[in-house]
Amino acid sequence: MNDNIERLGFDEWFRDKIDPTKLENFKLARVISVNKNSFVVSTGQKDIYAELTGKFLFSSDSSEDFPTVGDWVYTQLFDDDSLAIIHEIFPRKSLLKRKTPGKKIEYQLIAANIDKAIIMQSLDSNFNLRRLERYLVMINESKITPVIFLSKSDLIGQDEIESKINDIYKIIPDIKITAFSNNNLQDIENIKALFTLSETYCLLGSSGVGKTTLLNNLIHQDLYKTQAIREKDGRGKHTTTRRELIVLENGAIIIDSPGMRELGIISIESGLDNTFNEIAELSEQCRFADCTHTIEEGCAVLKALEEGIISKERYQNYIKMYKESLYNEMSYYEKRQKDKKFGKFMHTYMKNKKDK
Ligand SMILES: Nc1nc2c(ncn2[C@@H]2O[C@H](COP(=O)(O)OP(=O)(O)OP(=O)(O)O)[C@@H](O)[C@H]2O)c(=O)[nH]1
Ligand SMILES: [Mg+2]
Ligand SMILES: [Zn+2]
Repeated sequence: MNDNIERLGFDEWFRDKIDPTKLENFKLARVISVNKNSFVVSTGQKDIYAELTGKFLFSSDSSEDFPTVGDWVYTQLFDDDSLAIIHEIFPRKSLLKRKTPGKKIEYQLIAANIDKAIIMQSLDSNFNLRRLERYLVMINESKITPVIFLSKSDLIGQDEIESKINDIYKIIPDIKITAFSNNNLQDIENIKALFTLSETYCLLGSSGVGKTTLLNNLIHQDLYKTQAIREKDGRGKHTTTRRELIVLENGAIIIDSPGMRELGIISIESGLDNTFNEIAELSEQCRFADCTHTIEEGCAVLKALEEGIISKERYQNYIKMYKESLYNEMSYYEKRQKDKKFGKFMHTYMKNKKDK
């Protein structure tokens, strides 16, 4: 196996899953950038423009069947290694996904094969515990370790920073939290030390919190575009539009991503339970096994809420996401059934047409 793909994070977990017969015709590469249906992959030696085989377009029935940034893929190289055709996605260690923004009920992939997801919020008006919980539900659904970065510490006082960090610890006691400023060199050095060789990290958070600024600071270059936030409401301008993977000088791998406006969820189970574990634990004591924790007699969650053991805001956020996840799951299931029926119909239609 070549060291070059190891440098890009191809570790033992992946090595065990190699299909040697495939390596006779294909080369392994990692997807480092995605733009609709065109990709850039890296073999560790070279970045190569890549496209999908037609097979992907015809035999895929969900967005999960398509490659996303961070994926390992079997590719065929052409023209002196200047063009790659992606044949197959290598088994995934982890997958981050959300509901597609808007009305459509479909998954959108954020990144694959992530070891640690960095949730970034800025310490000014972007700081929001309920949004933090939402990110955690998404991350806890896959086997990815979440960490929290709080940016723009230069904008508020030390006391306020500490009180915000404490508010997070109250709801998530065992998470790593780092407050920092992109304007402070020492902070950047401290953050650099948090990244481990060959691990893959993904930067997540609203537009304008400073994800790309941090990335530029980590590589000591203004390689990627950043932009001032809007003055009137303090929101970002959605500067980053592509997901992109880069390797730091210490060998850690980072994926920058566009700020997300919406973070809808479909069919979340372990994500909710792992994020709201005190509620999940209590629910085992509810009188009814299918308790919805909203109106039932003998509901242990409602009792804890009344007694002030769990906070109202946290309870409400849990119920909201629980309902949303159920609703979206039903719609997704219905849509899939319809798609399947339509697929069958088209198949028969085309066949009959041919036979005539
Ligand atoms: N005061 C202060 N400003 C910062 C800090 N970090 C970033 N900024 C500023 O915030 C603005 C937005 O930063 P970006 O790095 O473009 O934000 P982003 O998270 O990449 O945003 P999107 O790409 O739109 O998702 C820029 O004007 C940065 O200079 C910080 O720690 N302190
Ligand atoms: Mg950005
Ligand atoms: Zn209950």
